[in-house]
Amino acid sequence: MSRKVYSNFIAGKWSQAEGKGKFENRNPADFRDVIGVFPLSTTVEVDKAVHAAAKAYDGWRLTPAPKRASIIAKTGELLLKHKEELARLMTREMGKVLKETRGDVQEGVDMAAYVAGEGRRLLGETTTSELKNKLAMTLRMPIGVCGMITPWNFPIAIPTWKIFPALICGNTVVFKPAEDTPASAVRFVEILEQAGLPTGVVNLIHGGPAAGQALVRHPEVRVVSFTGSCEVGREVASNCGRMLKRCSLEMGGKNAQIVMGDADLDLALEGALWGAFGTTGQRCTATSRIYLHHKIYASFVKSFVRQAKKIRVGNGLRSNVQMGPLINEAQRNRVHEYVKIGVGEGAKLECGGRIAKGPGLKNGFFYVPTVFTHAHSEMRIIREEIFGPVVSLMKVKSLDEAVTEVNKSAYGLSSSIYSNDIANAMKAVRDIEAGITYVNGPTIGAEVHLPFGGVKNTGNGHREAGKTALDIFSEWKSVYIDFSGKLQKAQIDTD
Ligand code: UN1
Repeated sequence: MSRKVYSNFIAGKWSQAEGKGKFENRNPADFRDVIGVFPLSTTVEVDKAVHAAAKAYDGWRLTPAPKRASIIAKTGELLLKHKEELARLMTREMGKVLKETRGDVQEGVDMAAYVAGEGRRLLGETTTSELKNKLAMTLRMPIGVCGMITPWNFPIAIPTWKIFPALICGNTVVFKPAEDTPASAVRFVEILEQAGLPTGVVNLIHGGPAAGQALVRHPEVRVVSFTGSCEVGREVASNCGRMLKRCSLEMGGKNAQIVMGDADLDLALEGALWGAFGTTGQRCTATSRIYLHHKIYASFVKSFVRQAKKIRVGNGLRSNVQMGPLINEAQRNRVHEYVKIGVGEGAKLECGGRIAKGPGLKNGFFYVPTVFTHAHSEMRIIREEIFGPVVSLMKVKSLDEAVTEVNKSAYGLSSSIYSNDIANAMKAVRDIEAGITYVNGPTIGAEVHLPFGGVKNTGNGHREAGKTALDIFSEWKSVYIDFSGKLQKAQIDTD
């Protein structure tokens, strides 16, 4: 199998890092398969990349927004054209099944279409003035160099959520993808280059925490956008806070689905399985807690466990496989550790709880879909994000109790209620503390034209995607135009 040597992309050139540090990227479904070797960048490369982005800034911000939009639209077309190739690379690189990696590319295509439209909007306001012969308006201004730190679970989609809105506003970018998915990032940047993005507008730096930290702390980086763990997010935020730079964080989740007695139970079951085990539970929107009305609890648990046991685990490139591996060995160990913690805390393991074994599974980081019952809100498996195929099913007496339990979480990204009673649904929408609530749909599957993000420890008040993404990557300027030809003083009484 090929062992390709990959480079950074700085100022329009593919280049190696100066230091000797390298890291390997391996296929989580078969760790013998090395996808490539990547430079472990340091402050030297980060500095060069930031300078390239700073140098390109004036040219890019002064490029008319519709022209910037046409490059983004072209990028979307190319992503679509290369969908299959990108999907296969992503599955090889991070394991999720092909249907899902195709969906990941599609999310990028959709984001391109959505953001390209902003090229002819980027709307501000025009308004009145308290003085005669004067008007006022607001304009969205770009901010400068943006540092993008992205996770491995959506290797194309998440970078597009960050990079496209930043570009349409007129910013330039230094992009540091996760160490587990650098090859997908390379293909994405190649496509941006092919779409005609000018030199230095997007720069790519590979590496680990040292590169990420250098990017966050670089004085010329004006905005940091980060998706990842709460632990790293706090570090990013405190660094940015000290430097008074803007940062947008999208972090953990402990997403819950409520199923009421009046729900369409087949639909709720299907949604629960998809929410919990889709992407091997490795989405920040994944369902990890399910609150079931006591009337349907026993039968739902039975059906859920029966279906969970049937999920076909394996290499995501195979068409009959439904769930791929975990991203790496450390993550599998972590998931297994949590299962042991759950058992130790007194939760009942209904199925799974072990490494998946069988033909073709020996060399990958596979884990069996795992279901707990008899868990409660004090347990770590209910409080902490596991990021794996582990879900707990709990019994509740009423909607009020379910909502109270859902809201006990320190996180608040996604949530869901299955009910055919409009009053139940609307109460859940009103009372659940989360950035997203689905009615009769699973907790996963957000669309790109709506704000994406969460409350409490999930984020810091920003929303990616939708038009709210523009708020992360632009600053408002208020403009006053006085055509009276004389000095008019605001807020000063005149006779
Ligand atoms: C994530 O896991 O960080 O809503 C993003 C969803 C996807 C995005 C998930 N569209 O499940």
